[in-house]
Amino acid sequence: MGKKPSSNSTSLSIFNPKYYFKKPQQLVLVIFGFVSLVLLVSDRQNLTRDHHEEVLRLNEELAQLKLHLEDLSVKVKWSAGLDSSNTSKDDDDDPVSVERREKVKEAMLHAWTSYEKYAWGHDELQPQTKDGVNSFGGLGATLVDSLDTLFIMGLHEQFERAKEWVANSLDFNKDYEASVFETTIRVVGGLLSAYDLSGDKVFLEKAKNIADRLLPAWNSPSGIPYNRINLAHGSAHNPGWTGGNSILADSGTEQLEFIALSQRTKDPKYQAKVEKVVKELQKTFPADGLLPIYINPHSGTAAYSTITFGAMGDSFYEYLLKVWIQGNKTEAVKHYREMWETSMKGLQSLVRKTTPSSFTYICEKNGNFLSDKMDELACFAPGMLALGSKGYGPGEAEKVLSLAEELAWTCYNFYQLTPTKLAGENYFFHPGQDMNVGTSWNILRPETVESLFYLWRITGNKTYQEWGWNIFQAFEKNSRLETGYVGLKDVNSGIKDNMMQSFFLAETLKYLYLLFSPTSVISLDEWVFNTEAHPLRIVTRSDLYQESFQVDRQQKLPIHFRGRKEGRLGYN
Ligand code: DMJ
Repeated sequence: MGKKPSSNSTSLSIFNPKYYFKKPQQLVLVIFGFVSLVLLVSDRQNLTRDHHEEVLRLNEELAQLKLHLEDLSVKVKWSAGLDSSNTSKDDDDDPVSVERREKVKEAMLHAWTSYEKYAWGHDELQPQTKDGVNSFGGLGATLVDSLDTLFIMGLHEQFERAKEWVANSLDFNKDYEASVFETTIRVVGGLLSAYDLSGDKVFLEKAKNIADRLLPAWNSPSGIPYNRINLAHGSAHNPGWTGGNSILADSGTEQLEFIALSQRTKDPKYQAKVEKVVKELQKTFPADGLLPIYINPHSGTAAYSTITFGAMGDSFYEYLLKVWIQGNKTEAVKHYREMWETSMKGLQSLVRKTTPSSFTYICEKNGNFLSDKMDELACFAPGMLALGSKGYGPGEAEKVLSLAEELAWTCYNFYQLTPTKLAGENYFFHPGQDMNVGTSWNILRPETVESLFYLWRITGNKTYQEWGWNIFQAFEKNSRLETGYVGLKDVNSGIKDNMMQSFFLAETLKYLYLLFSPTSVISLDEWVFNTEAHPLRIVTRSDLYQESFQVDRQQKLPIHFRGRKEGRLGYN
């Protein structure tokens, strides 16, 4: 029997292209079906995106409404004299402050929601182009920098969402040349502060992970760290433009974070690295306590360069004082206070007054020459002097506090003297002309409001709250967009830039909020702020680097790991 010839038209599979040559009408149907499917999927995607944006918008509205409700109920309670909440018991709270801090909280909510909407997980938000940018290697800098501000302001839903991201998406294994300084103050500091506030161990684990990646930076002949490190490979170096030198502020602003990390992990290696830096600098510390901004990482000695309390010098001096405070002002940290007091004598030697209005300012120094220039960055100094004034005996304490108040007046006028009422980046002082803006941008920096916060806490003078409120209003007027906050390219014209700096949420808004909060909220007796405004709880200093850790390891004595005062929040 012969084989029945097979019919091509029926045996061809619909997956065989030839099938469609035979049946073009089927091809049309398939193309039609495919196009419809693509349209349907993309429509679904659009709908999902719109829906997501709508949910974010509604969430923001809901949060705003909650804020208004809180605000109203506080006002009603105040007017009826019935407020029984914790904060109202403080003598230093009043209805004006309550209203102002709610406004600052609303500003934080706006900044945060904009970040969530347009730049989630990126380092920083660009509000004008409505996108994110990774200025720090893609470590979620704004998110990590904001954790403690969200927590302190009671924005708990936002904090929880941020925590989820830290737990599930924060990845440090980046082939990226990170700044050791920026990564420490923002990421290590932000995570440790979130841990101290919330007690959630995920923050401590992440802080340890990134700190471990930074540690090889200290493997230089002198122990002075190289300022850049590849986070994935651990290779460290200094940027070319410093001529191979390390920068003073970049090398001396990791002590608070790494000591805190050693205290919390009971591993002394972090503390050992950063304390060695100060010991090394102490060997050649000059009589006036003023170190130039470049330090040779091989010899550990200063290279000829500018002396300044502004960019590249600033927070080295800040940390000398704050490590002493963090260390409970004990014998083990006495040398930090001694070095700081020496540097403050040096600072006083740089102080001059303008004519005709007698504004006090801090000069920069090159060799033997003083230059009449001051960065807005140096406006952290009034706060530092006020904080440190408490450690002096009578007479000197008043003198230092009074200098702090004079400098704060100058810094406030950096803001008040421009058409936008926002400060420029730096100022020059000429006889008979008081001061002129030099570099005229404003990038939402915090230093002046930081100092106002300390001065208000330390003197109780409400004038500092008024000044802070005026600065806040200027930010609201000039820097607020529907999509976040931006800096100004020029404080004279008010032309805007396209960047919401992460420190606006970490520092500027936090210090403003605290300026209008009772002194018991993040008490200066129990917390010390790192240079990015992340509060770290002061714990009893176990001198891990020297003996105590050994004692602990031999299980003779446990390391005392409790707050100096019993705090509201425990550790996990
Ligand atoms: C912040 O990152 C820190 O305050 C640092 O110490 C100086 N620069 C910015 C804010 O201006």
